[in-house]
Amino acid sequence: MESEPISSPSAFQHLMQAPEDPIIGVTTAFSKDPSPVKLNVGVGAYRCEEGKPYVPQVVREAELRLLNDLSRNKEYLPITGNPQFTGLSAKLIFGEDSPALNQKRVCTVQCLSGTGSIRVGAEFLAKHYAHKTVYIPIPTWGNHPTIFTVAGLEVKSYTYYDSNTRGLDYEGLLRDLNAAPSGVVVLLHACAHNPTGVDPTADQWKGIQKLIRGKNMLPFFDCAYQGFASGNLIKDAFSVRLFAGDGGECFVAQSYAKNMGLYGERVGALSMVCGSESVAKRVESQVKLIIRPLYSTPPIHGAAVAATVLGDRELFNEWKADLQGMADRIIHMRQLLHEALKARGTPGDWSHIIKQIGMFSFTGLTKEQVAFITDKFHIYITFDGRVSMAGLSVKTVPYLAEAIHIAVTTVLE
Ligand code: PGU
Repeated sequence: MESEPISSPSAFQHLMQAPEDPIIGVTTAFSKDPSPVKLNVGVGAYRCEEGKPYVPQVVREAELRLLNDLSRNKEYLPITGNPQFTGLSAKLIFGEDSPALNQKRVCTVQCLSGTGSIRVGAEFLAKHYAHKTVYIPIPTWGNHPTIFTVAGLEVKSYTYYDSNTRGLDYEGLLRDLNAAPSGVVVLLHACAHNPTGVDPTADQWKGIQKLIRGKNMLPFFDCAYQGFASGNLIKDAFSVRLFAGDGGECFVAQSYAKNMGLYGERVGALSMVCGSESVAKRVESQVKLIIRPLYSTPPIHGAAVAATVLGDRELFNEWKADLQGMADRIIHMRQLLHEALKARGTPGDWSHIIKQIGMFSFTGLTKEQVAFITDKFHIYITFDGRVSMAGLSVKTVPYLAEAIHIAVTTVLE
């Protein structure tokens, strides 16, 4: 006979049901939808033309090499991670001939993808930096304010996007950062700004650099899309190299989730460009004290894969070609969606879809229109109207265009 479960009072009775994450929750809802026509363009994850998750061939090759190398073991990595991986990551973002690297002013540590790298950097700043405020762009990736807040920094914002022009509000950005106190931390998206797909031009970056350096602020770059914006790793590192090359200090969080397709492997790096070699050494000793009680040491596998690709000329070249292919496919999807909306005569100017850069299109759809599209068409989009162009294919573009057309023509803004 089965015994009745005993219901005892819980110490957690007072807990409220927490809301789903606005991005990850979209994938959860998508997974539960039984519709055969469902489409997930919520999360920023690259899909191949067949709409399937994509593992680059170089990653498979690197994994085979690692598997066949019987000299490898499963011992703990150092607290700062795989030294081959951190060295190669620093070169990838700062460049082979980077003065900061040559002067040994950079401390790079392996962290848990982009999120973990930003978090470790934020914890470090909350503990050791004189200013406890970070300025983030409006809008920005939804996790940014939370990461900095839980690390103990005060989060303030600066103007970034102009919803009328669907471009950069450069004047607003300069105005807000000018009005901010000297010395504060400023979060910048290195390239392919999420969610807007709007990046400053080279000249605008120089203007931002002048302002930030003039006010002795600390730039903190989030680089989650190197190679995804233009298809070219060097071009996409322009902003970071500009700041790292001027002699000043900056932080850079790198993620290999998108550009190497290593999402769930959690591969990333935090680089702290310091004023001198001796400061960089002390910074490294202190960042170890942050990491050790958080997760002790980082995982082995993903970083070994990335290091294998970055450290082998043949694999590296294959990866570059692959990146160009992914970026080109996204650009093609932009063109197709734009053409499909124009062909339907969908009201509004949709040229921003082809002008925006990177993985996302910030469509301008309202949250009511998004809810309508999800409800009627089973197409999953984040509520801010951001569409992951990397989730589309030649086959699915017309379906999305149709859904947008009907939403825009029938749902009031
Ligand atoms: N920074 C930016 C600007 C991002 O867009 C993302 C991922 C990250 C950092 C963190 O990525 P890691 O996986 O930790 O390296 N944003 C995606 C993925 C889903 C999510 O929100 O984590 C997105 O869809 O916005």
